[in-house]
Amino acid sequence: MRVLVVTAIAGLFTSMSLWASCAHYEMRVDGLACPYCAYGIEKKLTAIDGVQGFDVDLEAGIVRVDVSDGVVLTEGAMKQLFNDAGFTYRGMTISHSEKNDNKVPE
Ligand SMILES: [Cu+2]
Repeated sequence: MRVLVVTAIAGLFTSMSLWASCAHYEMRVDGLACPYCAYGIEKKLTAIDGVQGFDVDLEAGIVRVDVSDGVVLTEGAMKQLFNDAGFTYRGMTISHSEKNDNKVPE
């Protein structure tokens, strides 16, 4: 069985303020035809630990997912998740938002 999400917590003493930073995934998916498709995908994705936000653009075939810092959604896991749900995963882009002003001095 594959692990869907690898959660990498940088350290036990990581400040809570670091959780203010997060990653935004934008995935291209074929076959999302109607709100029911979106709902099924939403349920699967939001069940993953660390997933904070979900948004889907049916016309563009784009699924947007926000995750906590340290949570990684892998290509392999997403490909399997979407394929299992009956859709075709095409690829993703990832962007990070860092709140540098919140960073704790090391
Ligand atoms: Cu549908």
